[in-house]
Amino acid sequence: MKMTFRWYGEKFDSVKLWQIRQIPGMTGIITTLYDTKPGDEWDADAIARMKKTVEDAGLELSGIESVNIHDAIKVGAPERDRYIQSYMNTIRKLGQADIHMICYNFMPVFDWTRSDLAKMRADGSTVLAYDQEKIDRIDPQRMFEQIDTDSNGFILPGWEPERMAELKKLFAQYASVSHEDLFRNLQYFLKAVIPVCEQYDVKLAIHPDDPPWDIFGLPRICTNAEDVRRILSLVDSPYNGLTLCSGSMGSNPCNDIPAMVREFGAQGRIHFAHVRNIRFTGPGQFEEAAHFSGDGSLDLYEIMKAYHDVGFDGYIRPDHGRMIWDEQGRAGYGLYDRALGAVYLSGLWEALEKGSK
Ligand code: DNO
Repeated sequence: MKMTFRWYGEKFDSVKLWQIRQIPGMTGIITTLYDTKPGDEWDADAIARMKKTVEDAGLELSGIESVNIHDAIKVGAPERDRYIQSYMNTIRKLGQADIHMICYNFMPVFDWTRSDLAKMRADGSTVLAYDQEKIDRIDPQRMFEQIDTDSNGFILPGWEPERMAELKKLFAQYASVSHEDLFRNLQYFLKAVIPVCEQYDVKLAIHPDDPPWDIFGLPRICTNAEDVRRILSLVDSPYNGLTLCSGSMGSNPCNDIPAMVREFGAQGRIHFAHVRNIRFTGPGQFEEAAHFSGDGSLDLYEIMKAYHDVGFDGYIRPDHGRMIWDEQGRAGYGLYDRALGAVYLSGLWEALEKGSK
């Protein structure tokens, strides 16, 4: 496995590349062009500048999270072909810039969703948390305003103000879109873009829905192993792969993460591993935890062992961290706890490597 760290770029991150480089075992950066909107075709010079910034800091640009998908593609609107064309051009330019992995999601309207961005834990750290009852009581527009106010001045991915201004229109577009329609629209997209991925050697890795169930009455289709099997078979190419996010899939206790790692990892279809822990706090409720197994409900040793057993050699990153040691930063994406997470995962991996010899 190759250890990486998500970085929001010089303009949008409190964390600096030199700090990331000092994390033991860290080799790569996962980032994106945060100035682009879903549907934009990326500019080759901007890609080259982003890559150079990362490389000048002594790190590799390992992959993109995310090239976001325009809602016209998800709802299957007539103008989708134009946006798919832009996506294909962006894939080509990334491949030509020697960047070979793209993480994306197919969640309607919202990306990941939480009811609380700073839930206080007993030790004084704060974490992102989710409570279905709170979400059911809230109007999505209010939810956006709350997230905007609570996010320490950082724009959360997927919650960009210009998209949220369109919220009512977006909801109307999804009114008649079923789960089956969403699968069909994903297949239409994949059939167009995967040949370009094959030609330019760029692996696509769909991120699971977070949380992995329908919210606000919107359909979600990447919620469990069955959904993933179906998505991978929509276009049966190794370039049509998965970002297996333990915290997203794992927030449904029915999802067995080590089993998913074994199944999809053995098929060579996991291109990106997001590894983090969560703690179940009740039905439809969870809070994020430190990566350390003892702090949450997932067994990170078993997850890492599954990756090791299938010979995983793709990119991995620690995922959301708690906010600790008075750090001021982007909720879930501070430096300190994610650095602890990265080193913990590398420690587990070293033990697995040496123990298997
Ligand atoms: C949240 C992230 C997601 C992820 C996208 C991928 O912290 O894991 O925003 O980047 O869903 O497109």
